[in-house]
Amino acid sequence: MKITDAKVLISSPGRNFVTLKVYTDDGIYGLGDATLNGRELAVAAYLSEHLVPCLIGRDPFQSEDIWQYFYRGAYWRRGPVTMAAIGAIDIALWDIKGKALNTPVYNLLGGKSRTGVMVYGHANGRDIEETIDEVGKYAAMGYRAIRAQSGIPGIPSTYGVAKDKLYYEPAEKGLPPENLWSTEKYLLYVPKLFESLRLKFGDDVHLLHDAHHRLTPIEAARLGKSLEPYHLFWLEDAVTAELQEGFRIVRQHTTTPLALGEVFNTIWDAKTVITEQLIDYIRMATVHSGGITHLKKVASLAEIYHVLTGCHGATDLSPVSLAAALHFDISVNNFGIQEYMLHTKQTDEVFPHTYSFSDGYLHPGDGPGLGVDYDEKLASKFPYERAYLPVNRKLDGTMYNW
Ligand code: EZ4
Ligand code: CO
Repeated sequence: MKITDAKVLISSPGRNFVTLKVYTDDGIYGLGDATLNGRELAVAAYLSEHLVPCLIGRDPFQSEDIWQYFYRGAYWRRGPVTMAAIGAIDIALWDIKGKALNTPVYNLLGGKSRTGVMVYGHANGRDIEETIDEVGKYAAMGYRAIRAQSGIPGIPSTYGVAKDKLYYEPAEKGLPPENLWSTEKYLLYVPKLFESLRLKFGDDVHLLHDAHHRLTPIEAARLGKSLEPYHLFWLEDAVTAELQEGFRIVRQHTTTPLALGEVFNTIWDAKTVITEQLIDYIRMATVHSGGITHLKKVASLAEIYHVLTGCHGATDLSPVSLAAALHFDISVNNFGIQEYMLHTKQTDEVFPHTYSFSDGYLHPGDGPGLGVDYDEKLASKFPYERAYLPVNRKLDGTMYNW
């Protein structure tokens, strides 16, 4: 079997997505996700200008060699643009292999290790009261795990609070919006939120929280400690992790489980936090970490250090990415949880898929390949429009982490 062509498809059904479609000489095609939120066209150009010409003529079954060709062969390694492009190709090749062998991708990754993939949904409100209501809606839908984010009274904007409840979408058309941030107010408010949630919902539901890289290590240590009575499933992205050693400080002070890595691109980004057992969950996504091929290696390293997986699954990860994550999640032994944010109706229509939700679990479906398609005709009705994630400033105007 040979790869005959690959097309980079860009559309905006509900939000911007970059999708790679790889064609073969026996009529099978595979899909990959190449979406990098707010930097979409950089990956599209990297693929169409630099990788696709080298892909044509290769055997799609040689996914390991093709991965190494694009990683080692580029000379310039790592980084989100490079790794999303390699990730898109890798995901598409696994899709082709599954279709050619008439089996779901999870069967090529070791087969099912569990009956379903536990997911967590996103509940968020402008204050504690509204957040309690939103958590209640997810509990009523059958979710066993719920991420809770609340606005903080007195701050006009806070990360993670949706305008359109079920469909939280941080990217906006036009230039980047500016948010405001106060660590002091946040550290006082979050423990009250989780105290209220435990009083209302009891101990059984898994509760998660995302600090979105906004704390220093000692601030994160304080937050982790103050949340211990409410036994979170995890505290996510407590600190930016360019300095992986910073997590030693957090770890020394709290037993709140720590999750990290949605912005990581290679195993090297996670090496210290995994091998020093500084985190409990690694959040790297197939699309942004070189695809299934590389994420399997991350999971294998994590496995021997008692670190579980918890793949990123926000709306900017397309249904192709979500499907790739589900095949990976259901097959690796050290799976922890999968993030699941509902895509809009338009997104779901452009990407028809076999995965389905029931009782707090996602199921990848048992069809060949990844089980996702792309309706090019419908997609052409939703042209790409430049959109950005917000930026964030402290109350005195200092540029900070969004
Ligand atoms: O802000 O996917 O855990 N999920 C998140 C997401 C990210 C976006 C960035 O593109 O933090 O909402
Ligand atoms: Co996050």
